[in-house]
Amino acid sequence: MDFTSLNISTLANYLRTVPSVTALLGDMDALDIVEVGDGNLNYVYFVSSQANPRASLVVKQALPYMRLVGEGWPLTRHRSDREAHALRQFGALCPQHVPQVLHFDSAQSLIIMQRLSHHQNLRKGLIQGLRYPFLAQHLSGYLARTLFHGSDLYLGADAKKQAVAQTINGELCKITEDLVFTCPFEDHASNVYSPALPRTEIERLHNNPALRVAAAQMKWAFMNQTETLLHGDLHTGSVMVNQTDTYVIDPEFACYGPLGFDPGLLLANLFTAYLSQDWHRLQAGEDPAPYQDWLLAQAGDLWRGFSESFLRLWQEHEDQAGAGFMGCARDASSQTLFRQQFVRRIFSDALGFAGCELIRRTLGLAKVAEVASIPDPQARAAIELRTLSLGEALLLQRHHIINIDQALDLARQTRRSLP
Ligand code: SR1
Ligand code: MG
Repeated sequence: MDFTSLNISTLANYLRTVPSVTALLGDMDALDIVEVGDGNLNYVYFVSSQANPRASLVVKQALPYMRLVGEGWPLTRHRSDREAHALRQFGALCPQHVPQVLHFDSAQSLIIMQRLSHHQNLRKGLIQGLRYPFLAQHLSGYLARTLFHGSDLYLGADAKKQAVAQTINGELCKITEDLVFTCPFEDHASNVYSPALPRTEIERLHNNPALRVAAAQMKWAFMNQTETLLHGDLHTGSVMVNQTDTYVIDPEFACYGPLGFDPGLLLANLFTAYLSQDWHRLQAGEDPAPYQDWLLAQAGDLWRGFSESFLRLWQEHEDQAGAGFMGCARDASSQTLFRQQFVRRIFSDALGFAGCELIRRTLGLAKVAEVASIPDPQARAAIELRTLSLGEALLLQRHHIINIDQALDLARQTRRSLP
């Protein structure tokens, strides 16, 4: 069947032909189908059978353009192949944190997957001031497992090179190269500035040569450090949570890239959640401080959990293999030094990527709800001055911040230091 852009009625007919769907939903005579996508790229449907509403699934279809902009921004449907592959790869490594793929139809760019009915989008939960006891533990474990197993530390050298070649996602990488690393750092037509954000501050950032150099360095790293298979867009809107579970969704931006990229994006989004609570918790009539402490604790635990688990996986793998990346004749001190420097370098990369993410979510095209939803322009701009200031500091100081506690202190100082 040629590619068809499905809608609620044509989707029902399609689903009746898919054995794994009929097995799950049972009676296919009357289906409830609702389009629920709120992402920038694709269409997403919840589907259930009226006869058995407890059984339900998610259908995601990529159309040949970007949903946010429409047909004026054409995109191939290749991203769906990349997403299905990444869901399967990450799902094999972390089945408890990745929705199960029930069916993938490359010709229709359509993925049918497990519905996370009892979970909420993390970004929305954080806006509401909710806490998730396993968040940092689960996300750090997910990061360590996915990022370690895609790298040369785990894969054979040839397998790794094949993996790089087979996961090329040039079109979506170009979106990241432009919208994360380039346009926000100049006065580009695609940028969107919030109404009360002082123009002088925007110009100051655009005219800071050191900042532009740092952003270009991160862009180069993103494009050339093909270290592991990344999720590629791991912000808090790509996470579904409840009190016991954590799932990472939407890896259509998956590509080979730097080990620090996914952790950096998560850190940036936790920092944005932290800074925006000076509006959201006050609106809820609460003192923001306890929840802000919790958010920074998550960022700290996330980084520490990730780096410890990554090193543990590395050690276990080399013990099991009886050989190491440095060769067989490993002396303990050079091995320790190499690993320490390796993780330190991932950390400074992560801070640089976090800085770019903070700045691009403020000045660039794609915003985040915890800031963009603030209706008072002055209050929104006050938060945005902080996200910009923290982004700038992380980018410029990334080689001098030696541990996560210093980064968290920087976030605290940034919150306090501005009007
Ligand atoms: C035009 S919107 C592009 C952004 O949406 C995705 O979620 C990515 O974050 C991308 O940068
Ligand atoms: Mg997404």
